[in-house]
Amino acid sequence: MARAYIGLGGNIGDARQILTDAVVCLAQFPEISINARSCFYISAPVEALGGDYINNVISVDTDLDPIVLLRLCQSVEQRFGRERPYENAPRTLDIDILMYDNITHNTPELILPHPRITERMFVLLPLLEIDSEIELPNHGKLKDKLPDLSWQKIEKLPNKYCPNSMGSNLSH
Ligand code: PH2
Ligand code: MG
Ligand code: MG
Repeated sequence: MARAYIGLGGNIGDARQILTDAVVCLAQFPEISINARSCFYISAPVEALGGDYINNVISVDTDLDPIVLLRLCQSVEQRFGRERPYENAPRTLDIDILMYDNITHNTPELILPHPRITERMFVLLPLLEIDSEIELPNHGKLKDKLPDLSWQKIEKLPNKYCPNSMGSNLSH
């Protein structure tokens, strides 16, 4: 069984509802079991257009190999109306595999770990929320990358399970 970390994001429509429903959708596949789910975070688009994004990160346990998992994630994006008119266009739902165990993989279809994990607070913060000690293969602990990204404004959205304590303070 492998442990994969998956980032979700969207900035069209009711993104919080879409991300919630997308996780329910992923959980319905018998080959995937959800291990952890972060709170939602809101941030301005990074190197992209459109309105603010909602993001979160989940970890899953799965026997699917990375490419099969990727295609399954893409099929869920499609169900939620994902369109790709141009690179980094606003979207209803983006589902990215961030890490898959400690596997490194580099093909046009899939790069693992995701090449921009350490550049994007909207990935790093929710990822560290669910696994604060996580290490990137050949790079050491991801929490050590936080100070470099402190200029990226991001806010953790509170709910009754996720009081607003850690996320926003780290980044303002
Ligand atoms: N995704 C992108 C590009 N920029 N910015 C934010 N805040 N959140 C995203 O999910 C995001 C982005 C390409 O996948
Ligand atoms: Mg993405
Ligand atoms: Mg994507």
